[in-house]
Amino acid sequence: MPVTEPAASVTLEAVELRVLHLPLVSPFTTSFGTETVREVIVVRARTTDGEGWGEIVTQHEPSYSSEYTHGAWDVAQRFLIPALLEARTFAPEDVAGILEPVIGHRMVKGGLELAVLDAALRAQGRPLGQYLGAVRDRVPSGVSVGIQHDPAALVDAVGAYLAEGYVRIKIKIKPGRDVADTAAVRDAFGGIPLQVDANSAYTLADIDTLAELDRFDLLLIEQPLQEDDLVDHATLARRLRTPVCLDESIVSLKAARDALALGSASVVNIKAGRVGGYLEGVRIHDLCRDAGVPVWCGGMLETGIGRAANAALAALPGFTLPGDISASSRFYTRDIVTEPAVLEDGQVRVPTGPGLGVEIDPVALDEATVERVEVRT
Ligand code: OSB
Ligand code: MG
Repeated sequence: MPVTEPAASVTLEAVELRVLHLPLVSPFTTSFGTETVREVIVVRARTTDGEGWGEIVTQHEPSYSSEYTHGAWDVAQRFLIPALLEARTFAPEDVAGILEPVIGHRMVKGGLELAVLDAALRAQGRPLGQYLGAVRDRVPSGVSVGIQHDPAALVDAVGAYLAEGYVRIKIKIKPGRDVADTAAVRDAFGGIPLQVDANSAYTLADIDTLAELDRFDLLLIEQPLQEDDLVDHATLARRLRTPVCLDESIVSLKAARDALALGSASVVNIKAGRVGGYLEGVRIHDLCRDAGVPVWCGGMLETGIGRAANAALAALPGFTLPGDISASSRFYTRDIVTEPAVLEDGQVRVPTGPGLGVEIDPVALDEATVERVEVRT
């Protein structure tokens, strides 16, 4: 639960969904593929006291997780939004319970919850960061760097981000693009804070290759094995000196509890979408903090909506490692908010206005919209 006062109830009248296509400034390649356009769903909750915005962070294809844009689009309209409209008057803290009869679809639930939370907090004039329990007004900014054509191109890309001031570099790896890529970055930039993300691309058969990464003094290796490989991650973690961090596997508070009990991870990446919302993210933060396990805020190439909320979450005290909270310009030439997140001395500011603390740019939003629907009772 939020460490502060509960938010006010809202009376929900309608929910608007939009599929957006936002061109990326450069292609983003991970072990599961390359994206050149971010396809994402934006949510507008219309209440009797005003509106609120959320973001459903699914991607075009079910590669990072089983969720994907048009599955989200369908389940939201067919089941999840009708359940909220039926409940009609409820507090943001009630959303997860109202949606619980629907199994899975956590990114969709998280996006809907955020829109309701934003509406409730805006109506109360309360900033999201304060509500979640933020203890900082800025958060350190790390950057996630996709797989490049070759290690030399990777060194060029990393050098440009370091020159911009990013305080931590994460490079994506996959079989065949791991040890040499990591060595190239270490050789070029010495002891910078560096970590790698495999996005589930390995199996325990690769244990010797993964152990070779130990010599690079990485902050962590993120999600080397598959989402449901908690036991194998524990086996791997016992063998590696590099701390194992889980991303895809941590789908809920329960999964986080299991992972810690099994020794599958010594660091946790918290992504609100993946776990079903910012409130579940806070609960995982609290669990890890009590267990002495460091957490950091992951990203899903968020628009200005999710980026503002991520900054608020990352300002909680247990977020002791820099998150994937880069400036909007790392991904987009034109964001859909009027004041996109910028990098200032390697940090991003936690918005202080009511709710998300960012305003939508209606023209940019319309230009990015490829599908729109409104669901009402
Ligand atoms: O694994 O952290 C990941 C983007 C999409 C899907 C999965 C991941 C990522 C990133 C980008 O690494 C993080 C960001 O938004 O900056
Ligand atoms: Mg990851």
